[in-house]
Amino acid sequence: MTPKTISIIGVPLDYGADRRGVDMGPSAIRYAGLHEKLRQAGHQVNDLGNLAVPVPESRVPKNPRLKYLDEIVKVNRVLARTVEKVVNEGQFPVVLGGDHSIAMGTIAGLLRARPKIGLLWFDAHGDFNTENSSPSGNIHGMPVAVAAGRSQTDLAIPFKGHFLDEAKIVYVGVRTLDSDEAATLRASQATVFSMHEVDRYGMREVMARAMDIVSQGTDGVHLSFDIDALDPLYAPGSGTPYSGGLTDREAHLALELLAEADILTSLEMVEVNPILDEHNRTGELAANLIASALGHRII
Ligand code: 4U7
Ligand code: MN
Ligand code: MN
Ligand code: MN
Repeated sequence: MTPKTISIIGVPLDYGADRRGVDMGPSAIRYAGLHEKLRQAGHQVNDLGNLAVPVPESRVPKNPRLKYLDEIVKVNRVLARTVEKVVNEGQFPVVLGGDHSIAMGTIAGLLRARPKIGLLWFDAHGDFNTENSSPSGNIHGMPVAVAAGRSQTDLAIPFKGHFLDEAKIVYVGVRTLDSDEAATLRASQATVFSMHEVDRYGMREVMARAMDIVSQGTDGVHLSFDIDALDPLYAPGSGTPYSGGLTDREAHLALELLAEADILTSLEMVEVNPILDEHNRTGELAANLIASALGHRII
């Protein structure tokens, strides 16, 4: 893989998951030796630190259908500006969450710098709810729909009118959807490689198809990785566990194939929850997965 100058951006935000501990994700992933692994892979690493996020205990969720909307929009505006600047300076952003609502800030920033982005979304869930379909009001279940321009709320503000092309959105590892969410996703142009396809065709074939879709006709590929894509056996530190997920080997293989193809232009790792973890196993897994996506090999 071509050597990169990587900028790490931590976003200790858990408003989108309604306060569950994922705000400690950036620390856990750094503590697991992320910098060293990325340097071993041949990259130069700058750490921009964490964005400022007020603690939820000092706030009340105003609207039960969009909990902590204002706080999330505020952080995502700053994140979008930060990511845009990093990309325009020729660096590769690695964003550490935080919950998955930060993907809106990351993707908004990417789209400002490169208008045609392909999106690879690893997740047990679809994150394709809107303010109308969400059963929980938790914004981490909405980022893909918002990035595709389907939300009429303030969540769309950081995008400044530039949204993803739905035909360039590919999911891997999905195994649970809410019923309205499933219907909208089915009618959309996004491609879903659920666990059924992973079992049926194998990860190698799934990734070959996925990489074709996101890389053809785009000027960049973003990987958004929700740690709950992995089975809870391998990633116990998740607030939204769902059985029947990827093994650590399947996940590593997917990311090694991505590294080999050298198509990624940005990456984010989200939803690692150190409170629910066992001795930072999930934090270590997350750091190792990022390293795999960025070309770290044992030989
Ligand atoms: B995650 C859920 F209802 N769909 O909208 C929702 F099942 O970022 C879960 O993928 C969303 O972890 C999970 O609240 C969001 C629920
Ligand atoms: Mn998820
Ligand atoms: Mn998610
Ligand atoms: Mn999750």
